Amino acid sequence: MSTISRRHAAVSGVVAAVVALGVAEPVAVLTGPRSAPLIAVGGLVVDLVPEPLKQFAIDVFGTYDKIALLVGTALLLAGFAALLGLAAARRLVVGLVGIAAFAVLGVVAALTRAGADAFDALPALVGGALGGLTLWAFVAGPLRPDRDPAATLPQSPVAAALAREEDDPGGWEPLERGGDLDSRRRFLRGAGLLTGAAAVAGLGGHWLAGRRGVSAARQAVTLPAPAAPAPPVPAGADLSLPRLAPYVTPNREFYRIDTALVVPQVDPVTWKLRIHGRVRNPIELSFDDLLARPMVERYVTLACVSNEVGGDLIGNARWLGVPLKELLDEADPEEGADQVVGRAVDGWTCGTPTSVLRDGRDALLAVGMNGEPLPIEHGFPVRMVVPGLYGYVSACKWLTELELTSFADFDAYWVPRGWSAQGPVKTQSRIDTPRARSRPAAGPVTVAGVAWAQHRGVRRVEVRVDDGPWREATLAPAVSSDTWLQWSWRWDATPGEHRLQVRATDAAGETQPEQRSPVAPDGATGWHTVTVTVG
Ligand SMILES: Nc1nc2c(c(=O)[nH]1)N[C@H]1C(S)=C(S)[C@@H](COP(=O)(O)O)O[C@H]1N2
Ligand SMILES: [Mo]
Repeated sequence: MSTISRRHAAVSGVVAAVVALGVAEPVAVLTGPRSAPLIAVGGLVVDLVPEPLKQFAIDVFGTYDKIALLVGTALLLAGFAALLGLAAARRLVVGLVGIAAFAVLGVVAALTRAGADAFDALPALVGGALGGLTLWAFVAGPLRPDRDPAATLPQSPVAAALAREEDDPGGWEPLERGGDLDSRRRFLRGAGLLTGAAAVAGLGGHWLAGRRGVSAARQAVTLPAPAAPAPPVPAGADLSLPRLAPYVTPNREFYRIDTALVVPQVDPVTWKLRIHGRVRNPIELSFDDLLARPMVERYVTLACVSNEVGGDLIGNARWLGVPLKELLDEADPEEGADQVVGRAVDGWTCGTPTSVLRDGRDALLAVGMNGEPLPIEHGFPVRMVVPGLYGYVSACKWLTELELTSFADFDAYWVPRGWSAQGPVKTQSRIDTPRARSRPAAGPVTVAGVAWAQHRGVRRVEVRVDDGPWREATLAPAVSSDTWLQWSWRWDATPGEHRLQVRATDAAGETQPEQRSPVAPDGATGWHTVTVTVG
């Protein structure tokens, strides 16, 4: 087999790298800018680089340190790519393995970023695949410079199109001896075309991805340590049973409810919070102002008023934020300003009783969720979290305004749409296991689920089978009365169809009523009931 020139081999490697990185960018428009390999690997480098070296880079390059990092990475990559091209000219498989190794690096970097999901692997995978294909095409495939196009039949459509272009009287000077003039032209034309297309795709995709979202800005946020950390989760709070909701809900599994068709992208750099209306001392805060204040960290279970009995529009997270009480005290509300209206950047509003926000409970202006900046769909950069109230009256995401007014003077978003202005969470309980219509084996069966009565606390959970006597379940410990808790009960299941029911009693001794009522206007009531067939 004839050889191709070293220059062609090196150029092939670089073109393959440009294609890989270029193609990854438009894919990253879908998966978010931080999943693009260059950014992901750059981020990994920033995370792993020792502090003195980072400081050195900042000292030398100033605010251009990130650009310097990316340019440096790109130059390094080009060098490696040229070497891979040379290796591939001798043994194609070595070049392909090299590209695969880079793709793996890109995947690992993308997946280890905070808040990453499996889709974030896509840009590096697609880029790697097309980069490999490019290298093959130039080194062993239809674009190899010493191949006679007629000998490579059947041709790929691309090669055929490029070969047809050979009629063009313009052309390139031969770079080197070796291979015929036509095939070298084809090589250069292919290389030029692909590099140009990949560059356009790359720059266009990068620009689009950056424009689309604030995930890069979110990545850049460093949360302060809490002045008052959350109490530790007590041992045994999580029974870790299959199908039972975990005590702490991972961000990715946290339910999402809002009116936003497109998730608002709020830049923390330009974000402002105005506390105004019927206050003696209006306040305006930037994101940095907020982060500079002492932070409190608390577990709070958030629930949606639209949650049906047995539904899953509820989750428990560790929130980091500034106590709303302190901010309101500073703003100094006027007498009669009994409602705080939270307003989001998209105009959505919620109305919260001023008294609730000032009664000493851990009502927060939250910036962190389970140790991360708020996920964008959960309100980045700042949202409200109020223990004991449904989300629609308290949990404004993408918050930008707190306006003191009265309930008489203003109806928040859901109120004219048929929902109650007041939304305290109702005591509820849910059976997670066994599932409805499942077929557990006869004998001992663990019945388990969750129960909640935020800010009041759950005192008792009871289970009954087929309208029999109520049996008291065992309550797992919880961090505070502001979160749900898990419960379990051992059932000696006998063959046949059975109906399991659960009810909770709050710390004040109020048992949730049997009476079924719909979610509107202020939350569903009734006992969660599950029918199973024991075999
Ligand atoms: N800006 C804005 N905030 C909002 C909403 C909304 O539609 N827009 N929905 C609320 C409702 S009804 C609930 S239950 C909670 C849900 O918060 P989550 O999506 O983080 O779980 O957000 C609240 N905050
Ligand atoms: Mo909700």
